[in-house]
Amino acid sequence: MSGPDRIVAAEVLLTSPGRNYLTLKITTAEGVTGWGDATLNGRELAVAAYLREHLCPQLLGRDPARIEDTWQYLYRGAYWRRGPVTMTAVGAVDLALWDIKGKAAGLPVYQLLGGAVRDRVRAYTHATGWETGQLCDAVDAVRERGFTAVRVQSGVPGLDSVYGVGRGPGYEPAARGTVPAEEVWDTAAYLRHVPGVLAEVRAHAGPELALLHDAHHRLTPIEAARLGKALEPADLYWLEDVTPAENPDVLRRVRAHTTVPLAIGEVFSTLWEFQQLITEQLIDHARAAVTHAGGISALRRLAVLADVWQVKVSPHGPSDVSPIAMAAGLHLALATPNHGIAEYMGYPEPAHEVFRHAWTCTDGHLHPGDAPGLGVDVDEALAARYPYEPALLPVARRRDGSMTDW
Ligand code: KDG
Ligand code: MG
Repeated sequence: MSGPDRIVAAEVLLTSPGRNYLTLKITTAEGVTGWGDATLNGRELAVAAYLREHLCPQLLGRDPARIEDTWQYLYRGAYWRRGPVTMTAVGAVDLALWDIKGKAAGLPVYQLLGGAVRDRVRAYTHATGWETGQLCDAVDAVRERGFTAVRVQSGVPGLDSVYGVGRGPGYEPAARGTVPAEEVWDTAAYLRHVPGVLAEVRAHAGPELALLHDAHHRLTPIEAARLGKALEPADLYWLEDVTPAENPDVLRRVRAHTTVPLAIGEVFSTLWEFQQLITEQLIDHARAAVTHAGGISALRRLAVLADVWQVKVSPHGPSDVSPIAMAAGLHLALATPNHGIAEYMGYPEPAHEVFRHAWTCTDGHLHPGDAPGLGVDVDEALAARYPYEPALLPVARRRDGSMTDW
């Protein structure tokens, strides 16, 4: 009997088909190729260096089938562990190894995770509008595409730029350049405006459509509590990132004032950041992205912990989570009983061409498809035609010029 397969190459690929993506390609001696997503919006080169200089050399010669052992080796093997750069790099390796395991077995990854617990994965997408009328039109358009859940973000009077609301068609927060754009933020104006907007959208949409809203980490605990209370009549599916949650204790105060479901965690990188939020039931949805929090192996552990406390796992799915990570999240979602809802922001058209994916989005539901592995093939020749260009997320200042959270 021949010995186990071995990793013979691990390479990073930077490409920009409409926006920047960092991809990891692992090749085995038996010629199996696995793909992982390593995109960390605005910090791609840091992850590329971490992979290229530190992790890729350590992967050579390893048995690709030993996914959990490799995860433990990379996580525990870094004395300076955790953090978004490290965990995104670990996540990319983990995704590529699951892809290889699926391809070697001839099975989609969800089958390796125990098989489907649902037929398809409910998704929400985004609707935005500077004015509430425009926003209601955008909600209608999303409904016409078959979605039963929609995230609504609106302009705020007096502010020229608001998170989640674009000036042109679509919304992409990262802008080309090496210095970030600066936006002005006014919490009081936002808090005065947004409850009325959500009330109007609810009246327009009727009771059944699930509505979501993202406060994008901008509020203090007491502001968050006030917003949650004010939004209760709109019957939200969730209110996202009301505070940065760097101090989980403060969520107790928010919970004491409102029953609006809370979703948090898109910027978290490990299970431990969720521990108190889950075990004290301070949130309803854990939002870690499959890439940024250490891959499928790590998110499986998160889902088990969350399930014990009746918390759902609803991973982050914006356009900067590449079609490979989207696939990985969907395999997990299909096989995870306490998956909540998938975010589907959509991708620029060239990204669909570079990352040819088996996953589908039909009638507001996603499915990972039945191709072996994660089901995403990267067209490397096409990717090379979209060279990486630095792009950064904006920063935000209050009206007095002081920095605040974007
Ligand atoms: O890179 C930043 C985006 O991923 C983030 O702003 C998107 O908050 C987001 C969401 O919920 O999709
Ligand atoms: Mg968000």
